[in-house]
Amino acid sequence: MIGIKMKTTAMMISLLVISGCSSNNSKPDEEMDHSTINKDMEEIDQNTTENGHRSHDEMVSLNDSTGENELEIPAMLERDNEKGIVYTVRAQKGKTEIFDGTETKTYGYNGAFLGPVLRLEKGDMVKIRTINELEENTTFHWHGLEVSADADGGPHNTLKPGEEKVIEFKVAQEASTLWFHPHPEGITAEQVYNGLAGLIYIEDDNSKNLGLPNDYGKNDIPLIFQDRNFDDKKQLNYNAAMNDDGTIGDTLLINGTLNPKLTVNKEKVRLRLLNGSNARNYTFKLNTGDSFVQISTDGGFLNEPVTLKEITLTPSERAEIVVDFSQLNTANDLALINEDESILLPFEVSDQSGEINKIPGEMNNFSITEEEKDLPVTKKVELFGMKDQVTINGKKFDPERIDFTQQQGVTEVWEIYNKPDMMGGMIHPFHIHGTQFKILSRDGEEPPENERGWKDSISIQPGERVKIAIQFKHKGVYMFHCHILEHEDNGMMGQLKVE
Ligand SMILES: [Cu+2]
Repeated sequence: MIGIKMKTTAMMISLLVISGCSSNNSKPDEEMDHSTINKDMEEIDQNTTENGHRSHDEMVSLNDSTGENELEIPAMLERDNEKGIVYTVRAQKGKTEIFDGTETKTYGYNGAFLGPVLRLEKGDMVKIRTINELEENTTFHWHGLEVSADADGGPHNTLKPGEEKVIEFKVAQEASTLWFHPHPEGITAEQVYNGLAGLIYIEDDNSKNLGLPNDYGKNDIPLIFQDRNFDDKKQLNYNAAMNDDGTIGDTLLINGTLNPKLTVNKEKVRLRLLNGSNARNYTFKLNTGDSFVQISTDGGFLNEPVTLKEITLTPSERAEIVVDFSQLNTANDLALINEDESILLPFEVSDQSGEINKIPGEMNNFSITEEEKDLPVTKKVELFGMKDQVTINGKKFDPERIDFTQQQGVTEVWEIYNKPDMMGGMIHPFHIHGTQFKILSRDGEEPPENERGWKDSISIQPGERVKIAIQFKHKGVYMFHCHILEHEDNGMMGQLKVE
């Protein structure tokens, strides 16, 4: 197991649990209050006055990372025993020392904050025992995983406090970086905000043979970006921070680390980027203006590496990029920065050269067929609104209503339109559960090169019309929704029944 700096008792306990220790030693934190989202109008008004309609145009910028803490690398989740591919994932409460000398009340999977990486191989038959040790309902949603609706962990798969459920599935999709997080109706945003999120790595023969950087924690680095607001007691006070248009914060945590820095060797380093924020979009770039290559989208490798100077990820989107530290001038400070130049992750480059100096030119055989291009649009999705007035096709989520049906294994074309509002509108990141889809066009044009790969979430600009080709391998009821978590909780979500 990768050594990580353990800051909290609960995390140490989790290490025992994920190492195969049989009993559940985690201590629930009795004091933590877990109030649900307060939709009290007065509070919303106050929020609006204080923060304005901030996610539209006045984005609160992030504080620069001082780089004083080495980035935490999440543990790999270990199997329960040698015999089968069985894992246990517990949703828990705990305390984490995010700020030196202060305990912050947090949520986590198999620990106090965030979760371990679940590493699966294509072809595996996997069993996961999920346990809700919170004092409120939750679900375990596997974002991007092609599983039956019963295992998907949408709002229909709610576990009450103390309940557990075993899900089973075969890993039938290609190598990719996915993630897991809760999805209970109306309280997803708060639970993610408090720390419930973890990564899933799928590997396959291709990913193992490509020769890409894959030394976990050394040249293959997970990076979960989450912005947070801390109150004057250094607590994550969701109700105080909550904004109906998407809760954003001035403090960036990467893998839960405040003021992170990453130490790397002089080699090609693979960064697996996840925008795990409730609402904030990031445009990642290097402070030197140097380019990097993108090698994967949400659901798999691109056919060829795409050279970029910056990449934007909206909430829930992932991208793997490779930065060549052997080619960068390390005389000056190096950092990953945001669009507004705020410093997200300073790099410290050691004198050691690494093993990986080349990446392959061909990585995948993703394609869009002529047949798929010629299919008529059979489903239309219109995203509209702001704050708590968000809708899909003019409606708010109703668990009793099925919005669409689609036949299992049949490809359809959906057209998703982001209808502008009086203030112009805002980007909505649109996510569909249980499958990976292909972007056919954006406003009639071919998608950019770095979106010619499998996607499960897509950023849609105000006024933009996007066509996707989509099919489902499994039956059941799946969600589609905006991945600004407050929009989702406010009902910007619909249901698809695969028959
Ligand atoms: Cu939205």
